[in-house]
Amino acid sequence: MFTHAILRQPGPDFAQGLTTSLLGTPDYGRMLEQHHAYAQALTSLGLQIEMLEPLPDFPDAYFVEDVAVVTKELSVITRPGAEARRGEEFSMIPVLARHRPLAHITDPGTLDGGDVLIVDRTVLIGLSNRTNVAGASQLGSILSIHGYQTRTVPVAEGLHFKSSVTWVGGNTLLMSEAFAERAELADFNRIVVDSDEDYASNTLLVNGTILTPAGFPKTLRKLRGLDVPVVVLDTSEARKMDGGLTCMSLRF
Ligand code: CIR
Repeated sequence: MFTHAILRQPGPDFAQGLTTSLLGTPDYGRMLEQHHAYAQALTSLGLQIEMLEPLPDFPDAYFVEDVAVVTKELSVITRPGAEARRGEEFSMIPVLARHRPLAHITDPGTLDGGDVLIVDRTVLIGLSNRTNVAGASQLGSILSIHGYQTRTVPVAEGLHFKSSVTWVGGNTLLMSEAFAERAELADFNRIVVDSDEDYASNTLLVNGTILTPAGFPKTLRKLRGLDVPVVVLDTSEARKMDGGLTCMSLRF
């Protein structure tokens, strides 16, 4: 069970963050409303929210998931793969130090939390434009001490591994078609999202409830078939900045 979540308010400069999406300029007012609804959903699932202030000069810093990997045992502060985001991680050190012992990804390693999916004691690490082999292997060594086994998975499309693959409970992953035949994922049950709903691959499982983005009816039907509660949240503005449900919190 998760009991805590760390979030950061999007700042007024959030539209200056990195993005590859061609969905237009996001709206700040709507972003704040959607972020608030997201925090409320986590609260209603029993999590105590620690809401950080916007981080000046780091418009993407509300995507807090990328700067740390938090397990029961410790927090690993990452070294973000995008130059423009490097530095965000330092602000998370005092915050997480209050909850867990810390470890760090160091140069030449780069790693974004968005590339790390933990299912029980298995850690899947996407090798992407943000996460390199050195970063993945540092994380693997740190977590192996605590009994985790890691596997790397190349990420050829999408920003992060979890943009395309997320855990929906038990031994089941939800994923985009691009990952459906991957040998590294063959021992999981796989629910494959239709290609016109790729974005909906990014769901978030919190204490037995699946949070899923609004606007993807075919994926919603598939998730409802799992017989667990499903909550739909509008993430239209984060999506314009290449972000989604997993990116906006650290849960533990
Ligand atoms: C970036 O490009 O880094 C941000 N605009 C989006 C980060 C999304 N984070 C995530 O998927 N974990």
